[in-house]
Amino acid sequence: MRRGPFVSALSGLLAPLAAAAVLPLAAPAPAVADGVVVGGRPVQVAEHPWVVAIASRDRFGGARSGQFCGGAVVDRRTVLTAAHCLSQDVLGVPPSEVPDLKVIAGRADLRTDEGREVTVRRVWVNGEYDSLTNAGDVAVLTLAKSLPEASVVPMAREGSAAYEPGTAASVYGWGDTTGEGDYARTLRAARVRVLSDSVCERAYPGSVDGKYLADSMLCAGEPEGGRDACQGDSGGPLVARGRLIGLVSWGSGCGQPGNPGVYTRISEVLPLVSEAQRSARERAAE
Ligand code: 4AZ
Repeated sequence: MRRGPFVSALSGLLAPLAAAAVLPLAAPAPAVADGVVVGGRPVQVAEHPWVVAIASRDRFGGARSGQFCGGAVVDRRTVLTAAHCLSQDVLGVPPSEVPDLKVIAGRADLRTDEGREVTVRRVWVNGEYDSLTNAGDVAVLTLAKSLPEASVVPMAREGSAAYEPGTAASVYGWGDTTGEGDYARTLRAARVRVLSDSVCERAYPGSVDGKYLADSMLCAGEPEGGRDACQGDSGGPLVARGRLIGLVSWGSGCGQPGNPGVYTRISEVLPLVSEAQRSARERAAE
């Protein structure tokens, strides 16, 4: 996100410098084991095959397979991520000018070549994404090759119990594990709870970080802080009751009490996703 360290390190700097020089890719391994997602635990990608890395070695260097955001596999050829992941602030160029945009499936450890790298055939960024509030933070990636059916996570429809405050959820990613730029090398997950809209409305009434809008956003975290998504986790899945309910979008800091994580609300973007899938199919048929 444009104001987080992950991206602010990039914005402005990416153009004149090689990406590898600005990302903390070459930083020595933290003394404490990497924990993605603040307060998380390592998880097997085979058990959560719908978590994918969005990557470009050209833009972000090769040390962590070029990973810069997370994504969720919602059908065999469709991956959801955050619109802000594909912004010029993050990429330094428009997505059409990223020569090697890839979705990496089945690779828990970004230093290995396990799993598959799939070329992104088509990028659809929500034209309604508002970078001031962060509303509508979703993009749809159409893959050049299909992933296995077992990799697909169903999306929770509006009214699903999975959105109810108090529901246990997990967020997945390879992002910052401390809030200080310690990017994880292996996939991690953190348990959080869906929080009521009023918690985030109070925390985020409107500031430079964004504004919580209950229609299109979802609030999740722990009242006492500690477990949360962080920079580099953006676009990654928030899953409850076996269904996708959110995409990591924004928040103020990471894991701080009183500042929950804000997620793109999946029920709200379902029509946009169907539309993007339909137009990708039409293109493919032409
Ligand atoms: C970010 O900058 C970001 N703690 C993602 C998630 C959160 C904060 C910032 C939530 O990408």
